[in-house]
Amino acid sequence: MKSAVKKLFILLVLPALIGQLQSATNNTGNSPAFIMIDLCTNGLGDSVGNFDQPRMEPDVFDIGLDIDADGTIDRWLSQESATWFGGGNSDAIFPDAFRRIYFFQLDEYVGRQAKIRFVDKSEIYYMAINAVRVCGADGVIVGNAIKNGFFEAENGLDGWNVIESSLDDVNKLIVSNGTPGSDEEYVNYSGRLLSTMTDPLSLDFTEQAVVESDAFTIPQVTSFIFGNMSGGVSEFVNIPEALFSDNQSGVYIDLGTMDSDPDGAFDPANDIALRGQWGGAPGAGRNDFFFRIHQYLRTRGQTRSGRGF
Ligand SMILES: [Ca+2]
Ligand SMILES: [Ca+2]
Ligand SMILES: [Ca+2]
Ligand SMILES: [Ca+2]
Repeated sequence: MKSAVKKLFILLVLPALIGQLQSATNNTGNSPAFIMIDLCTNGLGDSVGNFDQPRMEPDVFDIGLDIDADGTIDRWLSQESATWFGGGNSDAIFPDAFRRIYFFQLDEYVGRQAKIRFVDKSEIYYMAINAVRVCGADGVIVGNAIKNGFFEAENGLDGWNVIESSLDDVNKLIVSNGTPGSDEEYVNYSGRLLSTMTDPLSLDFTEQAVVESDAFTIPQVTSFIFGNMSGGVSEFVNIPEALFSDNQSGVYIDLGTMDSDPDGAFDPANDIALRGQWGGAPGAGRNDFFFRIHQYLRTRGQTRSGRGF
């Protein structure tokens, strides 16, 4: 076994074994749990390095987590101490402007019900969300606990409830992606997003909406892989040519089965791909170490061999 393969074998298999033993990994005794949000907004925070003037504000312009789904928000994204709000604003929605934002450290709520709430009561900010991934689920190998958490459902707001809104038609909140290379190219790996700027080319930030998910149960993580990456790390699962991608490179975990080794080829039904992130230009990686390049690959927690590319 080559050392690199052995290393990944350990990464994949050892956490799986630990998971099966239900070993305590946090002070709470629960396994880790977290939520990843792919967000594009002009209300994240002030310029790079400025920590003093966060633009997000609870119940005005923010993202909330209602533990126990009882109507009371228990965690606001703007108050998450482990997430940096010092930069990443964009007035325009385009693939490279998305940032991956986290609710970390939700282990104390594992097994409890929750709802996630997007609040835009602002006339000067908008937010566009391409995906909400509970525990980093890819929705293919590992199911997402939030119904329609990627906003890709045919029937638009399925799984989401508009609590209040300034819009005449709340269905406008779901925006379809356009042709790669055009002004309507908003995301690089999916077809739809939720946006409180319902015409993304308008630069009209006055629209307002409060949107909440159906209740879901916060699952425990049985295993995951964490890494820092740069470059076009998601290209082969991008929409063809999205973000100038040649679709020729990517990162995935090549999983074996219980009775066969990894086969050296990407199989969308069996292997785990890194989705949804453009890591930035390779040369910029060291100077660009913020939202975009730390990644979770959620694995199934089963005892299998694996290798990565
Ligand atoms: Ca609550
Ligand atoms: Ca707004
Ligand atoms: Ca989406
Ligand atoms: Ca494979």
